[in-house]
Amino acid sequence: MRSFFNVSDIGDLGKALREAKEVKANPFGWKELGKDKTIILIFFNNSLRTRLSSQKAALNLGMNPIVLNVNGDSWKLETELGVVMDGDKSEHLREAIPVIGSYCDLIGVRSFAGLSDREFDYAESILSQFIEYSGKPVISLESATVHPCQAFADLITIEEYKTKPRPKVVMTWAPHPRALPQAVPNSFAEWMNAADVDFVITHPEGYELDPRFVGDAKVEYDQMKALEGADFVYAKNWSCPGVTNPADYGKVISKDMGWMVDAAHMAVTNHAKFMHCLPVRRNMIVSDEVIDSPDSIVIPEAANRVVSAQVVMKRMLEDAL
Ligand code: AN0
Ligand code: CP
Repeated sequence: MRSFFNVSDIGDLGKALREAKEVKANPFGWKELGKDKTIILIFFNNSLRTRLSSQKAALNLGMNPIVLNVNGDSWKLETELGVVMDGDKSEHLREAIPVIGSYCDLIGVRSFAGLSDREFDYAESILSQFIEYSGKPVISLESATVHPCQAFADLITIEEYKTKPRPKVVMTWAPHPRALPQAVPNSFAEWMNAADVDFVITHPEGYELDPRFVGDAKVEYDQMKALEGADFVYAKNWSCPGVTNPADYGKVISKDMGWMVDAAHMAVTNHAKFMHCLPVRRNMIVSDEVIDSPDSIVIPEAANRVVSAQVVMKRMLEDAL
């Protein structure tokens, strides 16, 4: 695997899920694979889970992880091409990326959408430069439009908790005070469309996700109707994707608290399991009652981030043999 970005990069999902099960049952079984190998994990943005689970996955494989916090520890990096660098950015990605590539075997990059320039974000301009100029396999640790390590962990979790061959999975928008990227819902939609599930997306009007991620998924604007009979409820906030109104790209266009997932919402489901990628704002996205209930699987979901990252790194190391 040269890069991990889209669901197609992982190939057959059944095979990937079987591999995830093997890795979870025997996390140290491939300790020799990463011997004398180094992964550099670059963070342009904050993280708890991705930062820790990626290091743990690398350590399980016998690899050395090195973490770089751009904006904190390194020089401030210019990301746009063709600009006069007379501001506060001391170094350009064009030099920084090949330098980073010369120090490691794999690279992971977290680089959120700026949410001001849709074209720049949706071209994955920063991740593309890492893929082009590093000479090394690159993993998206949530880039401008996708968060594949999260979506793979979500799929692993659904596989573990499902009680029927084809469960109903509902992804619902929920309110949040700040503008958040669309990467998590984009990837979740992309992966659910590729998986054997009955997938429904619900959100207020104006929050339509990019069609390339929505694919053939059912979009239902009536949240309660969408949630009826759900086996899994996946809550997430995202800012306006600018699909129906480009001028609203990256903006918060609704704070409707009626969309917060509470007990009344869960009551119309089929005793659904509650999922969220975390971090989550309690009593904005989800009520205490729901996230604290036995049906909440947010902690095992987060724990599976080690498994998804380990499968991806394992495959990249095997391909390099
Ligand atoms: C980020 C987001 O919504 O993309 C990261 C989630 C994994 N969330 C926040 O910034 C709160
Ligand atoms: N879910 C997730 O990616 O969490 P972090 O932002 O804490 O890494």
